[in-house]
Amino acid sequence: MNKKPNLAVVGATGVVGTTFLKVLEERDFPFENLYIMASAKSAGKTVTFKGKDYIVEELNEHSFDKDIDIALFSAGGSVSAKFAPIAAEHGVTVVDNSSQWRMDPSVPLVVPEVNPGDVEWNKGIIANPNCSTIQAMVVLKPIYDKYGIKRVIYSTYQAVSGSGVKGISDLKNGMEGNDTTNAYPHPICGNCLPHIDVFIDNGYTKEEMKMINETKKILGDENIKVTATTVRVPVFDSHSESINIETEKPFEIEDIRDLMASSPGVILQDDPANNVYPLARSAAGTDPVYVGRIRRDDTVENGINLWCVADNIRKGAATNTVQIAELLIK
Ligand code: L14
Repeated sequence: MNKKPNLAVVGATGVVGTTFLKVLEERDFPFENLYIMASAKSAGKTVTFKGKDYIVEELNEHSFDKDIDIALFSAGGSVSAKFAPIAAEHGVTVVDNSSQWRMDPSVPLVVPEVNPGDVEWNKGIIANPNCSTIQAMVVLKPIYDKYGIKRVIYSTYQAVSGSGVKGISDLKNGMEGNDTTNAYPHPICGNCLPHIDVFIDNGYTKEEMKMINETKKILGDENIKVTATTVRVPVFDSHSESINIETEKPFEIEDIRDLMASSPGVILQDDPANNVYPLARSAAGTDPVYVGRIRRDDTVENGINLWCVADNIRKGAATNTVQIAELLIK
């Protein structure tokens, strides 16, 4: 792309949408015109970007009649199902944060540190992976490349901000003694809910299946065995994950630490003697994926346990989406 792109942000008033704008501004993303779109409920509101006021337009069938090059979507699966193809038909490249298109074989699923080249075969829609998958991929890719991966076990500890404003208010209300719930079937304050997204027939949640399926697609390897348990915890921001990895080749645990310290997008925080390990509150508001508690799992031939934390709204959603858009204009 030679000229600066015309940009649309769809779902601009949600938790991820507002962070799209913040990250675009921070990274000084180049653009010619900017269009801010959302549902009828938010249309007419004013949004400030780089000191300029924009009126939120209602998203409709004609929104993409305008000359738009790139649209960042975070408006939920059903909105993406309907409007991403309309945008793509009008020559827009959509970077979509919903789960709607991720497993579509004609749609690349991209983490820029991991599989940037996959943007090239897009047909107008590129999917941003699930928040929990993204942070795991940034950590697993260097290990996969150097040692091969046989099997992965994910156990997640996910923040309420993943459920948007309703999740945040459920936790806030609970902390004030009000157990009324809007986002979850049970109070989140003082609880861990082994339930993210909906249950499906095999007894897993959709969130667990997203991690399983997206891992294989992003690493481009259907042979990796992956399983997951995803849990909502009373934390406002940043998902934490315990990841158990079985590699193909043997390793020295010090080499895994060195590998993490030198990997793009990763910050090693691994000094247990001084109580240093990744924490949700420290990661919140930042873009790296933090990794620590790296240790050998002696129960298998080549096993690793580690702890990985990242801001689910930034690297897990908005920042990753903007990074994909940056690949498009390179
Ligand atoms: O698939 O923490 O993008 O509730 C993003 C938010 C999945 C659930 C997705 C959360 C959703 C996640």
